[in-house]
Amino acid sequence: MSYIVIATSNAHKVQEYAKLIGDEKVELKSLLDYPGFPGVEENGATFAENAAIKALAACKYCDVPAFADDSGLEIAALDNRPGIYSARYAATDAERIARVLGEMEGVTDRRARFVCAIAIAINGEIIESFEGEIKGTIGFTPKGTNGFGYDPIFIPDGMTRSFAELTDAEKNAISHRHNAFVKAQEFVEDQMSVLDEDFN
Ligand code: ITT
Repeated sequence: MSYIVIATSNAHKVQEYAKLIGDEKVELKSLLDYPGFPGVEENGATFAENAAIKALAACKYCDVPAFADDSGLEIAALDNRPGIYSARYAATDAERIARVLGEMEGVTDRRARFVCAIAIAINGEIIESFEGEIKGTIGFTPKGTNGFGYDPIFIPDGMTRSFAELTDAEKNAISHRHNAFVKAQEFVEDQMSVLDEDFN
């Protein structure tokens, strides 16, 4: 079976993509399978730029098609922080959440969105990138233990439970990652059907 590398060392992202992709068509590997990967500086100004940086680096290092996910939480009242700095906002998930809740103390506008950019690299070149989002609000206290990152304080619009109170399947059906992935999947399927037509 052919495989594709996801340019991440975040085991939670790997697990979410494994479920989104399913195991029928292509095997998924990640940078956790390439312990020698030297890492790459995420110095882009946008989610899409950082996804491209990571996808290219992994594609070149692993010498196979790769895709990357750069994602984060944008909070309206905080001028869209933490944004592309979501992973770097503090040292641990608990401290990142505590920092956000501290900055949101007394703030009534709780609107936020999760954003996910996916970039696909083949033969050392970025071929396309896609973005997905989910809108919601920031809770007042962390709730739930599923998921990762800021999930305990993010309540998707139309729901009363936080992302961390949803099952994996419930989160995966509506998340920013799902929404970006569906666009990427449509693109890949279109490309494959063009290749099939050319071949036949
Ligand atoms: P890689 O760069 O190795 O992929 P990372 O965790 O550093 O791993 P990012 O730079 O894309 O990834 O940062 C994403 C951060 O945004 C992540 O660490 C979480 O803090 C937050 N985040 C992204 N998606 C999330 C989700 O579905 N649920 C909760 N938090 C999320």
